Amino acid sequence: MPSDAFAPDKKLKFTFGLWTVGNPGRDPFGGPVRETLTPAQIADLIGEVGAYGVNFHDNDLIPIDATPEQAAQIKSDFRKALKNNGLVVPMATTNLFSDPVFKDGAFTSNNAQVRAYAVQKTMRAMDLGAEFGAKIYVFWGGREGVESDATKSPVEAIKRFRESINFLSEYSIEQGYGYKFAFEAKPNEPRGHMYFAVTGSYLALIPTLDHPEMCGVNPEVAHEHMAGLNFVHQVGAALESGKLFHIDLNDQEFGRYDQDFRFGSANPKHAFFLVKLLEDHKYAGPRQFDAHAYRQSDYQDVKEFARGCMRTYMILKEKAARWNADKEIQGLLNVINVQDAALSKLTKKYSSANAKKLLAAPLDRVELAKARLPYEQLDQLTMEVLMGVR
Ligand code: DIG
Ligand code: MN
Ligand code: MN
Repeated sequence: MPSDAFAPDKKLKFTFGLWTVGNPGRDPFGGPVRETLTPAQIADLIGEVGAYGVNFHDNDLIPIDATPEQAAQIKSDFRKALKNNGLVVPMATTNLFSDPVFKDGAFTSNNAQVRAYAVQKTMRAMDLGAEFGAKIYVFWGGREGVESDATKSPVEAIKRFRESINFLSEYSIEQGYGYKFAFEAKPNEPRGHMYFAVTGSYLALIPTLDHPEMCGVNPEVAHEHMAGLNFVHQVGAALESGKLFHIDLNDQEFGRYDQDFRFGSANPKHAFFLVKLLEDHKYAGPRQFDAHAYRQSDYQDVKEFARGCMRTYMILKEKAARWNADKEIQGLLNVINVQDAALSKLTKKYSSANAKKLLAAPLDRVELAKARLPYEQLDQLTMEVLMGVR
């Protein structure tokens, strides 16, 4: 197979945030190890590796203390770099977690003035995102949480968050921005306990909002793994409810701090089932690699990191197609999935007639328990597809 068979496909909308490949490598225990690049330089790097687009928090692009003249220059340079590299900006978001003002949260802060400032800052960031054509707006509540539940009511926090989102939904509608809001969950870090800890928390919130139709989720692999959850099932729930508006791809060892590893580099089997799910369901949204290179990497290696994220996705996409076409695997699926059209019809829609028929159905549990489930064989064949021998 030619080596470019796994070159990034623009139709898959691979994106990187400015904060990902531009991450200078600082961590809680050490300062930067790489020079800080300008947004234009980061866009050049993202373009060089062949991605589709670049995303940003307001302050990744415009420093919070930039003068209007500095902001104008940065935007002009960034716009040029986007054009030179044929990049688009599918998503924008707000940094509501770095500045000390948000030390106790933004939309859920105990301080009404901080809550107001968070909404004001988000409106301005939405303006900035719209300037660059973003149509998806991500909300990651980095500081929305507590270390001690003595400080805040979890009920009040939800009400405060909902109020901000309802207000900002109206702002997007009034401005004609056409944003789709995508909520991103995380269980902890930087807060000891974060509200809306998993994707399901947001799926439960969305129907209670004033504009649920414009709100969906942005699940991240690392964040659900931190909570010890099966990420594929979380994404399945979002897909099934039509709420997978965006996705943050990376990787993560279970039970660790947020590692934001290169996609597929820690759990290739989970990554395979995720790619298969997205491709089987023809997910049409952007695929953002919200990840960063190892602290030991120089920018040459950061480019390999970015290429690796996309290349792994392309390889797993090919493996998923191979799995779907594998005759032995498909044969096993037919054994496993026992069909019975007459019985299945009964529970499709309730009626007293159907209930009577179902109650009278001669279903023998001893016989039913004998049905074969060759899952070991099926999973071994799956592993052999992954290991490249099928
Ligand atoms: C971290 O996983 C968060 C922030 O980087 C950002 O707000 C969001 C964007 O996808 N992901
Ligand atoms: Mn993360
Ligand atoms: Mn993320």
